[in-house]
Amino acid sequence: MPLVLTYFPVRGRAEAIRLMLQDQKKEYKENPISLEAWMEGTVKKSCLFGQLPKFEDGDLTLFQTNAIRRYLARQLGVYGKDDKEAALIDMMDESIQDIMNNYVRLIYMEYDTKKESYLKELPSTLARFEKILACNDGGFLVGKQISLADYFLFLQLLNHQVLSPTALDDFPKLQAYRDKMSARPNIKAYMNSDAFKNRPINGNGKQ
Ligand code: GTS
Repeated sequence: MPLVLTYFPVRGRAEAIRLMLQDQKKEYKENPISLEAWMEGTVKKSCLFGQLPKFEDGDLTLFQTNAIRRYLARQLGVYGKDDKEAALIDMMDESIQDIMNNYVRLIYMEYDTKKESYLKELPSTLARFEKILACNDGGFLVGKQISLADYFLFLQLLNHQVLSPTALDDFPKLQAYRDKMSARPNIKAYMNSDAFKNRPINGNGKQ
């Protein structure tokens, strides 16, 4: 039974799921739902909380991006080496979720009015992750192995660099981390694919 990811044809919040699946070479099927198909209402009605993404693994159907990400991280062995590492990974992940929530609010609600102040605040947020990476000689957010939080942080770095091409200029550790993640063979191949390149970052065309 193939894994199936149902989402809008954008990167959006599903992209952290895709990056993990791609990097771990886990085959899955995309089931893109156009905005027109969504507006018709039947798909929305079929979703437990009325929203996407939806993820299917045989008889298991999941909603909520982070539940999907954590399920896959456990399956794929990218959730730390023990409970303590898993807790630290959760902590990182929640903090990255905060970044994403602010980003989504900016993109969908405040792009024309708050972009400048958002970019003013951004360095203080990035500085925290610069420090976290400087303190962990494993090269990842937690421990010595890649985890679900790394895919999530990497995605935020990519998105923020599009928002502001100079965003990482003062952060050498974050730049090296971005380069290292981008150079992972499966991620590199994925990012060179039309599937990745042709998917807009956000649903409203802002980036
Ligand atoms: N907490 C949910 C999750 O993380 O999965 C939020 C899901 C969500 O907000 N989905 C949006 C949606 O389905 C799309 S997006 O925010 O990911 O772009 N919107 C359509 C609708 O009718 O609510």
